Amino acid sequence: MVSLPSGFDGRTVPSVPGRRLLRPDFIWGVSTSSYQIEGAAREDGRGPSVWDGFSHEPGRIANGDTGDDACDHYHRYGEDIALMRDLGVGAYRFSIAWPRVLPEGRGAVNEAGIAFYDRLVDGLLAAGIEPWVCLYHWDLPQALQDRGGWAHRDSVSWFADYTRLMASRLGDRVKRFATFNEPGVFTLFGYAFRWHPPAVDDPSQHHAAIHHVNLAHGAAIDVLRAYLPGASLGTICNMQPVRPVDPTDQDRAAAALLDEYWNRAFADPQVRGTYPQALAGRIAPFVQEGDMERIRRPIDWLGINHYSPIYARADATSRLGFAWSDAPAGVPRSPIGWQIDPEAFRDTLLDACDRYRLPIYVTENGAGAEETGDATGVVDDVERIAYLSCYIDALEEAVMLGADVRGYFVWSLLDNFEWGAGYANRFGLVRVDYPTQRRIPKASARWYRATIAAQVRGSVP
Ligand code: GCO
Repeated sequence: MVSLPSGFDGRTVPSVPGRRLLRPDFIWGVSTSSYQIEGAAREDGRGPSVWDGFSHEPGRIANGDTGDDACDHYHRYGEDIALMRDLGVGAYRFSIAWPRVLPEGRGAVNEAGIAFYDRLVDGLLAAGIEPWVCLYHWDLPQALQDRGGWAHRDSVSWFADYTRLMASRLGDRVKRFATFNEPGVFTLFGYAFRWHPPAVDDPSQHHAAIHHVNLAHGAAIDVLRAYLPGASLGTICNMQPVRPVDPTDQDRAAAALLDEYWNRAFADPQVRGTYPQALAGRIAPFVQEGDMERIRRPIDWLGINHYSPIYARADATSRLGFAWSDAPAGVPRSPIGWQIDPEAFRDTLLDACDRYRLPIYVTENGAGAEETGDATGVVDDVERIAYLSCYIDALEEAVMLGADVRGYFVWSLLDNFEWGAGYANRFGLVRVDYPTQRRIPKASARWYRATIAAQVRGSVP
């Protein structure tokens, strides 16, 4: 029974237990993504991504924020590597900005963009931190969106060519690659809910995009296997239980449908070779002979991003038949209102192990807050510590019950651009004072460092 620690009601901070049940080679890391932290949006030849245009459209992002400057990681990556070294993390998961290395998405290579990732990878290796590269974290080159984006089947070859470039340039030093981050999110939010670019409500484009992203994943795996036979390859999916907001037949049906789009539209075809039942009929018009074999290419691990359960309700006005809903009143919530339910996390890990039979890395887990620091900028984020502690306890319980979980990456190293919420919603272990770009480790950074040290020492206090 994973209980909620007192950090949610009082101000007490849980002790740092030695994680005795985790493998000795368990990987502790932190995660970020290119558009959310790099900044330098128009520097050194970087081309525009769909998020550059979208974030500049009035009303799209809270407070009119954009990723133009973000955390200025493009210039401050050395400082950020030092922060990671101080945390004692063994791995750093980051994404490549496709338009920084291929400004038009294909064709001419921007050598200055490649050079940035060379510097970043070399700095990580020098600090003893393993680079984990995610090839796509939502920042599609605008030039490719202009050619139809993921709704166009040519996107498969565009992504394969981009993958080939990155494998050839970084593959001598990078041994961990993921193809996509949370394809369930960017396809649903971009082609149905209109919360992300291209911000359309078009089931035909949506279902085509789902299929082409899956094909692009398979094509990229083939490229990586050919170029980097020793690399460890994976996919990163959002996985969260989908619950009906009310116990009605209509809401239960809505939750079952959202579950297919959110949790299974990518992991199922990529690992099991089939689309989930209701979705299969909607995808069928875009499936060509041999496609399912092109998608289902053997991978080495499954990355799971998890924060909380999500809720659905029936919506006859929705072209998909369901709508997103908030968690019911009265449940424990993080400071930004996301439900806290570590048992749901434990069960998600167990279910994923049973369903996909792959080693699992938790590639994102964390808690957001609209927090301020003290006079020195330090944030005493005991709620985030309490969240992380009980979710790591839940991970440990899943391992005890047989789940093959081999690593945990906190989202995120730094406060960063939180998509539609802009910079107000902070997930970092390290606070970013944006006017000065000063980095200020929070209490949770010290706690995470102690947690890692206890694991590495194998101590059991
Ligand atoms: C996602 C993305 C991250 C988010 C994080 C907090 O899961 O939406 O991978 O980019 O910033 O999850 O919402």
